Amino acid sequence: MEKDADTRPPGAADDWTIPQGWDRYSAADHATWDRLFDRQAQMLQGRVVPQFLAGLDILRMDRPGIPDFAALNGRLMAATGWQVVAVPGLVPDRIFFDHLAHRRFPAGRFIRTPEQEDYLQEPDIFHDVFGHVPLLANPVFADYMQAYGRGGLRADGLGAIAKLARLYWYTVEFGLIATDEGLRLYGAGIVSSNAESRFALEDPSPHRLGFDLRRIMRTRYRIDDFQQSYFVIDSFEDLLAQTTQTDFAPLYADLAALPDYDTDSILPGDRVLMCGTQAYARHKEKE
Ligand code: HBI
Ligand code: FE
Repeated sequence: MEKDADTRPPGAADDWTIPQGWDRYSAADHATWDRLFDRQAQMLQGRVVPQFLAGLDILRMDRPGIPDFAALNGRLMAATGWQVVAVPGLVPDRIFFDHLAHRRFPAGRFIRTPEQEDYLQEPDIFHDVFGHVPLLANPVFADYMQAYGRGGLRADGLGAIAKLARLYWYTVEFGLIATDEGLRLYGAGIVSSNAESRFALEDPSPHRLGFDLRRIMRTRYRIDDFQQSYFVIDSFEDLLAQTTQTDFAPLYADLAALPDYDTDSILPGDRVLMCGTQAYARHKEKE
């Protein structure tokens, strides 16, 4: 995830932030946001965790047009003390972690073009703001994100960013959560993707496995296609408790000597909620 992320573009501050420049979005940019928003708002009914919809509501994100960070931040700050700051795209790991550790979420300010509506590699404002920001209005999830940032700064000192990044990937980006009504989505990579919103929850192909911190940190992930395994947390409280009560330093030392797991493995200790057929990934391989 470090493509071109190491040279600070001219105009960016030391912490890589730039002005959002909200006045510079075109009518077409706003229309793209609205189209994506409406499509996902429909798709997510009955699929996303209720706290996400509550966040959209608290932050009044259902208003038309690309959100103006100044207005958004007034509401977000009041809810949980978080802020959104604009960045040019991917930023270096340490910069990224430092923002999170200070309750600032770095968001891309550009929006995808209509041709890119279904897939793009760099996080744009729709992924970052629609995908990530609603749950930052939830106090427990907000604390988890800050704890992750702090953990990232420590992991950097221990040479363990790659291991910790898997935790982010399988929770913040591609996490599922068990609720009384059944499995629900909460990962930003899923909720900002129309196709993966359905795939992650309903397709028979991927595995759905119970959250296991140590196991996740040994598990590779895919950046090029739908995940082959999703990990399911019991609650945000449990996620926060498990990660803040773990001493990561000895864990990293342990893991450094152990092999990684493949994206489609099922292991003896796994809590298997659904064993996937992996038909989707196998079909793709043959193409
Ligand atoms: N930068 N803007 C941005 N967004 C991210 O999600 C991001 C990043 N830089 C680094 C990064 N993610 C990951 O490599 C870390 O979670 C490890
Ligand atoms: Fe993201």
